[in-house]
Formats: sequence, C-alpha cells, structure tokens
Amino acid sequence: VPGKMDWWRKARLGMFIHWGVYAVPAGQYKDQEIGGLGEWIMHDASIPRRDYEQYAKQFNPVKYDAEAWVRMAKEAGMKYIVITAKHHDGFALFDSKASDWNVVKATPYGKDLLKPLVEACRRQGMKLGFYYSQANDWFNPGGAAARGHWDPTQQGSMDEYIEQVAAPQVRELLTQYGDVVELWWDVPTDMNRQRADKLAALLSLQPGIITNDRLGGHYNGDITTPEQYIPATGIAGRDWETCMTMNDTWGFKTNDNNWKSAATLIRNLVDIASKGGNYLLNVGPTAEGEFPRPIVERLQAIGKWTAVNGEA
Ligand code: FUL
Repeated sequence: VPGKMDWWRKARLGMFIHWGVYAVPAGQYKDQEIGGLGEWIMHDASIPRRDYEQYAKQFNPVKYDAEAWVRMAKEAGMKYIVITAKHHDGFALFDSKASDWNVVKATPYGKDLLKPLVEACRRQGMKLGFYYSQANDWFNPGGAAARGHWDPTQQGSMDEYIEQVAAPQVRELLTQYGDVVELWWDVPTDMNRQRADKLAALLSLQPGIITNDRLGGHYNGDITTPEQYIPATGIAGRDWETCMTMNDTWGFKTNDNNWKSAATLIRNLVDIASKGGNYLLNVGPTAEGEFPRPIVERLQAIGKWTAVNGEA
C-alpha cells in the first residue's frame, strides 16, 4: 500500500503496553525476588504451567479504564499504541477460540481486554497496533522457549502450534478489532521460512498494516526495532523504532523503581526524532489495571513538553 508509512513517519512517539498475568507475581515467585524482566518470570523461574495458571485466577483488572489509558497516551503526545495481545507466556488478552489460555476463559475478570481499548482508540482518534509473540509460547504445547522447555507439558509440535494457535489468533486479531496499524512480532525462536510464511500470509487481512523485523524466516518487515538503545547516527535507508522501558522491566514489577527521569525521556525523544526514528515508550500496568504512579507522572511531563514542541 503506497503511502502506508506516511502517518508513522510523522508520529515520532508511541506507547508500548506490556500487560498480562505476569503482573500478578510482579517479579516474585515463592517469596523470592526474581531478577530480570517481569514478563519473563515464568521462564526465568522455570514456573510449571499448573502453577503459572494460578496467577490467571488472580488476574482481575477491575480498575482497567481503557478511555483513561488512551487519554493519558494522547495527552503525552503519543500518536499510536501497541499492546501485547499475547506475550511469551502465551496468555491472550482477548477472547480467542484458538486457546482457552485467555482472559475470558482463564480469569475471574472474564472479559476481552482489547475490545474496550479498540473502542477508546476509535473514539479518541488514536491508532492501535498489536504485539504478538508468534514463536515463544511457554503455555500452549508446541510453542518455543528461548532457552528450552522446563515443563514436559509444554512439549508438542511447533508446526501444529503455529497452525492451531498462532495463525488462528493472528487471524482473530486482524479481523475482529477493526484497523490494526502495526503487527509487532517478537523473538523468532525456532522460526523457519515455512512457519513465517503462514503468519505473513495473514497480513493481507489488513492492507495498511506496518510490521516489524522480528517475524523470522526471511522477513525484514517495514521497520527495524532497536531495543533499549538509540542508534548513534540513526539507521540510513530504514524506518526504525526504538522501544524502551521507563524503568528496567516491560511487564510490571513491584520492586523495580529504577525510573528514568522525565528529562531523560524527553531528551531521548528529541534525539530519536532528530535521527528520523520513532520512540515506542513502554508502560507496564498493574494486575488491577492501572498505570503505576511514576509512569503517570512521566507521561504528564512528556505531555507538557510535546504540547509546546511536539508538532514542529
Ligand atoms: C523482547 C521480549 O523478550 C521482551 O519481553 C519485550 O517484549 C521486548 C520488547 O522484546 O525481546
């Protein structure tokens, strides 16, 4: 689709949202602080599926207010949102017929979390994209695990997993939620050409969609995705999007308080914009469905700056 990158190249700033049942343990397992990324806790602490499943039973984000989330993004000067429809733990934030490991079937909350966000974005004129972990899936049998499986019940055929879980879920995401502006694949463990082809074929369901470079196989996508850094001189001849955390985790962790200052975040935005990239800045909501206070404060500070300097 000619011109599909036009809005994206002007956007400069977007919101990344990492949300899932990992916000329940929030960095702790069996009274121990687990180092590393909050959304990796299942893998890093080798939590068996049966145990991890219990977190879903405690995942009840009654304070979730999609309108407020979108408003905070908008007021920060963000032009698009990318949310984890499914992260590596395989948990779907949406009503999926392809796996019962989803918010509707596995949690007391029992409602699709993407629908209200889609509606709030439509009402407020915000663009929405989906992150989807196509290869790593530590719950649905056959899904890949970056450093190997730890629970025999995760075993299965990856081709069947792609066929029966990943492809149907991507189809659901691309057909049931209106316009999807970005498909953010992630970590192509054990992907090959054939597996990637099956998923890439689905992108035609959303003709204007922009994809990143993490599908695997032979796909480069439309954009490349420096993670947690800003390329020194930009990236010549390539659209790029630096994704970054405000502290040291994507998914919420109770005890990660290593927040970057608002000044640093604003400086990063200027640096990235001046080099021709976009800044996808992450928010890790709590299991109750709220943005942690330090995040709200930083979004507000960024908004004060972009309100004056943003549209130049
Ligand atoms: C990484 C993932 O493994 C992290 O959990 C996070 O989603 C980041 C944006 O991409 O590679």
